[in-house]
Amino acid sequence: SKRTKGVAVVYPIVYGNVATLLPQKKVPDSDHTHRWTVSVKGLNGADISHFVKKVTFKLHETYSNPVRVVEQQPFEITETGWGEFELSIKLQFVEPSEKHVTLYHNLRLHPYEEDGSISTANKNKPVQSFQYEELVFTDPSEALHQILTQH
Ligand code: SLL
Repeated sequence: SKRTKGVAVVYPIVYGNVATLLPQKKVPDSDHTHRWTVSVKGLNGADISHFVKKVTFKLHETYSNPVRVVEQQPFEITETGWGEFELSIKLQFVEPSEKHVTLYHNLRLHPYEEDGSISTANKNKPVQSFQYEELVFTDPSEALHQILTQH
């Protein structure tokens, strides 16, 4: 649709992961140590499916099918694994003329101390690593502008 000139619409999002240590031998015949969920949401878990059409999570190549596509809320992936890695999160919007946005996140499994060593005292506590970001739509299409300002 037509662009809305001279306007920027800002939408805050939160993305990242939680991770928990698996009870030993939970995943048979594997060296997986953790279960984790990576997600992208609005503030306070707000639904973003009114303007996000598709989220593509690209995991480490040690995963089979590392490219995971989610086309509905919740935009998240849960997996088990043994290691930390950087993953990408590509957002595509309901208005196809709106350029996609790619975010990067370092998957975190371990409770780190200030000095970077792994805390053994906290190893059974869930780990969280989230980042705040603002999506900025400059001169958005009229359709997207309407969707974002009506909500
Ligand atoms: C590391 N550079 O060595 C990182 C790579 C990759 C983690 C971590 C795969 C699980 C599976 C998995 O956990 N990969 O599919 O078996 O720490």
